[in-house]
Amino acid sequence: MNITVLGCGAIGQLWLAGLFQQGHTLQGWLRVPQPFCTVDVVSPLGETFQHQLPANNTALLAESDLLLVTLKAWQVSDAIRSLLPQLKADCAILLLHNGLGTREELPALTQPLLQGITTHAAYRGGDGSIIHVYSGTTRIGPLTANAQSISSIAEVLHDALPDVAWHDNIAATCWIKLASNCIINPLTAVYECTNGEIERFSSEIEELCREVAAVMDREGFHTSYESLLLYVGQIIRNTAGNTSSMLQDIRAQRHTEIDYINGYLLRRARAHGINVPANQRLYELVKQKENRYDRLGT
Ligand code: KPL
Repeated sequence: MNITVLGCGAIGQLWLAGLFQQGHTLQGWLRVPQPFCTVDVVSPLGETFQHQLPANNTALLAESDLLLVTLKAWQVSDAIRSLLPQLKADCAILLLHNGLGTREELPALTQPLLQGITTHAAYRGGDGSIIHVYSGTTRIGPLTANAQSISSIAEVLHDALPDVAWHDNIAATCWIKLASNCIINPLTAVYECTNGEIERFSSEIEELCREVAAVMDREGFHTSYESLLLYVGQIIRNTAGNTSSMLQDIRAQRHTEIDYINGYLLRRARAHGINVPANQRLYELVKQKENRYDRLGT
């Protein structure tokens, strides 16, 4: 397949390495155009993949069958808008980011649109290489009707970076992941701790779960407070030693994905007339942290 990976950060490089090893015609796409992107990944077993791959080649972009978008949620819509005029009408676009709300920001597309969520974990080491610490699962599914027939793409992706599973109802899967992100990400960012250390804020976690369950129910995704609480508790324990992506962003003084995580939940709660004070409080605390370094101009 001809594939362009938009965003060459940690998750983007995992895909570039895996897809290259499957023999796909591949390039990276960087915000600041470069002729090549360096892919330098250390697998969970300690194996190294180092390669220079083509980047920002407009001819390769125009031939792409798949645009794999691994940017942060807040970067997605502007980046896709700028590339749309150059894409084939049937180039599948797969969004892989935390949170929800990017679809609403995109114009009407002729291209099949897919969404995915992943539990792979990777970070940039001190020497710049990408350390793939946890080999997880990527769930993908259709956001538009014309993407329903391309489920075979899951097999192509599975061969490159297992496990990949196709979900017809990806929206429900994304909402469940959103629930864990609404709780783990802002709590770890506000209290500056690992995922496991938030277990001591159990009453706050319970309150957040109740609010998320109420909004999910009104959105038509049937779940219960008890099952969300169990699910979130499991993720907290499975990723106990991890630094959440939001805390990594705060520490590096980067823009966080809060507007697409608790911010998205607040927008949907408002639309249904539901009060979500615990989510509102965490949203504001993370915004305050972001504003502090934005004001300093960093
Ligand atoms: O997805 C995550 C993130 O860090 O963004 C969680 C689930 C919190 C795992 O670290």
